Amino acid sequence: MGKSTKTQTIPVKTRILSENDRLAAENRAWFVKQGIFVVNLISSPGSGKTTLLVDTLNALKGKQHCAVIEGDQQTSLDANRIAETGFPVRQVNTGRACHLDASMIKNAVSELAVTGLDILFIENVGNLICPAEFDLGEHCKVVLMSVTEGEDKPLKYPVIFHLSRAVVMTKMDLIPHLRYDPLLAEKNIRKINPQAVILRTSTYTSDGLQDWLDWLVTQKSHLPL
Ligand SMILES: Nc1nc2c(ncn2[C@@H]2O[C@H](COP(=O)(O)OP(=O)(O)OP(=O)(O)O)[C@@H](O)[C@H]2O)c(=O)[nH]1
Ligand SMILES: [Mg+2]
Repeated sequence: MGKSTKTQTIPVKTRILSENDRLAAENRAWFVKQGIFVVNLISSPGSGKTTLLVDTLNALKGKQHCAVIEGDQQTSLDANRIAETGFPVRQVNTGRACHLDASMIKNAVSELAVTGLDILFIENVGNLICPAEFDLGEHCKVVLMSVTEGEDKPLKYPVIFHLSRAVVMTKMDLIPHLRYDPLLAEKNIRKINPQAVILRTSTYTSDGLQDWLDWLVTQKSHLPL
């Protein structure tokens, strides 16, 4: 009984992922055609995704046309915070699911005003594991890593650190209160992804925000990617 359940589960998972990949490829082709740069933000719950997004959007006002898709299991709390910036936002509630998938993005995009859009930010559900498995059709993944999580996260959750083009270290203002070694954290990131751009930021002091904005705009200017 246990054996037959196992042999049935693997093909189902493969089918789900391959169907997701097909939809993600459709999304990506459409984004490229429209010239929209799409960034998928991934981190543990509470690492600072929404706070960084709010500051990013406020800084990009009048310079880039942006929109946001917010992923959470429940509530519209994050979408409400984004809406205060004045940029268009759609909240996707995933219920029991621990990640966004390509079909959710396709549906959310159809409800957004995307004409003339430069950058679409996707805030994934707070989770370092499941979102790494699901391509959304984005141009790049960015993983956030707050200093309160410890230096070892890249080693323990290597898939998302390997797949991300940039790693944003957040809450750097808290360093004086912690036993956290940013150099060790960077060394661990490098072990998993030697090419990743590593940015040290704090939304409380705005340190590193300009580097993050410059990186985003440079990536956007390299479209199609
Ligand atoms: N000290 C400090 N706290 C921060 C910083 N950025 C965010 N926070 C705090 O971290 C908490 C969580 O921030 P959010 O931006 O909601 O985190 P999130 O990753 O969007 O959380 P989920 O969407 O629930 O996964 C809030 O209390 C923020 O004020 C920072 O740079 N420094
Ligand atoms: Mg959030």
